[in-house]
Amino acid sequence: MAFTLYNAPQSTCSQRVRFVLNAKGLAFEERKLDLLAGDQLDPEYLVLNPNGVVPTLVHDGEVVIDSSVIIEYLDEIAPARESFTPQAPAERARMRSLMRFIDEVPAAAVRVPTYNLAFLPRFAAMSEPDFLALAVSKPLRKEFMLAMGRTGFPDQEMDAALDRMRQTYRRMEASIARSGGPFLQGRQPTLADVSVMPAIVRMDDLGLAAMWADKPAIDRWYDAIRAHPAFGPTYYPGSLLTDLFPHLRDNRGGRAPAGA
Ligand SMILES: N[C@@H](CCC(=O)N[C@@H](CS)C(=O)NCC(=O)O)C(=O)O
Repeated sequence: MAFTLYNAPQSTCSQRVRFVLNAKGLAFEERKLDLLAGDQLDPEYLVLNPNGVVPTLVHDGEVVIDSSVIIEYLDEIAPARESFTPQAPAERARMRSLMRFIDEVPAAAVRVPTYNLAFLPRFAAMSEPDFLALAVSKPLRKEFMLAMGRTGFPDQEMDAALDRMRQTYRRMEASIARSGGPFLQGRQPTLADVSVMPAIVRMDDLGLAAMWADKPAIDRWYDAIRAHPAFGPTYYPGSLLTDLFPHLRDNRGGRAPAGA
């Protein structure tokens, strides 16, 4: 089986896919796109992924897009070594419900502090016409970029995003309590854990880990996922925003993610 992964080191969606490929021991050719330079909007890339985002997986000529779809695909075609999908249909349904919630809530919310705290200086330095041209060129993120503008999301938007993250921590805590942990659905990680992992790592990377200080179950979950053999190779150097934007290190009060 030949796999090519178009992705970006620091992209949370890409990190989901790298984790599953690494966990399964599937060798892949990694094509790194520079998202700030706009590689994802290159016409050749748009043929593969008309959404103009990473990741995209090409498997023996088959193109698969969207990180949640890709990790489900990988678990179906390569269940060996480690499967991330529970056997029991009710648990599978629970996993998929969690994945939908994660895509809708934390995966979207985490972009707001990410852009405001890490990427904004790049956009602030652009001229207004250049920024507008960039925003409207993004098939999936035009409205998001226009809402942010060159001055960043207002406090109200930041607060709303952080509330969505708090909602995520509560949902994780409830799922861990129900299953007995340390993972969301028990002793083994499922695709739901893989899906939420990059958002939690990102919040830690942004210096916001104190948000779940009152939730030891999330600390135990975080320790468990970081101890997984696939974590280190997934978070290779350059995968954290603090690797790319040294100014973020000043914000950090919390714990450093492993693999940094
Ligand atoms: N639902 C998609 C979202 C993909 C996505 O938003 N990717 C981001 C990186 S995590 C991206 O490529 N952003 C580039 C841009 O906004 O121009 C997935 O999970 O694959």
